[in-house]
Amino acid sequence: MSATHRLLLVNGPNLNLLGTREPDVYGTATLADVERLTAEAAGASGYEVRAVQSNHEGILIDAIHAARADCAGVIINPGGLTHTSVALRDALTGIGLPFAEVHISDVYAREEFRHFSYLDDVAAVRVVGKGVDGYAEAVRALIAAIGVTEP
Ligand code: CA2
Repeated sequence: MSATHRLLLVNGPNLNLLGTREPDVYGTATLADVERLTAEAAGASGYEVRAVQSNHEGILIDAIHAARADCAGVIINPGGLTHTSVALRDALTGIGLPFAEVHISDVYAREEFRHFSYLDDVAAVRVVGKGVDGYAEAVRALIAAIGVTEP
């Protein structure tokens, strides 16, 4: 499949714990479930997904840089790095691909420190507080945005 029909899915620190703790906040779906539903949503529009999850910021940044060569866009739940990382923002703006920022929980209904995002003003798409189904919504909106921007 060509680079124009591939998306990178990035899940940041602690999202490997999905489905194991805090089901009241994050639901019961696992990271594997999230990666599967994202791939299915993309597949419905003829896109494939490469998925990465890491608890290490530099690994996420390297994966984002690599996407520049062979992906059309990025779906990212940066986890706690949302609220702290200029470096992640710089990586995403640096590759010049449209990206979707996803949060499973409604960050605006939680602690004040979760209300700030280093990505919100540069994201092409944001889906917040819709549970893991938000990943599928983000895929559809991102693919629509890619369709609009491609020549
Ligand atoms: O709501 C989201 O998706 C978040 O990005 C999740 C982050 C949090 O720091 C953001 O403020 C909002 C935390 C991810 C931790 O995921 C866990 C899942 C299950 C059990 C423990 C942590």
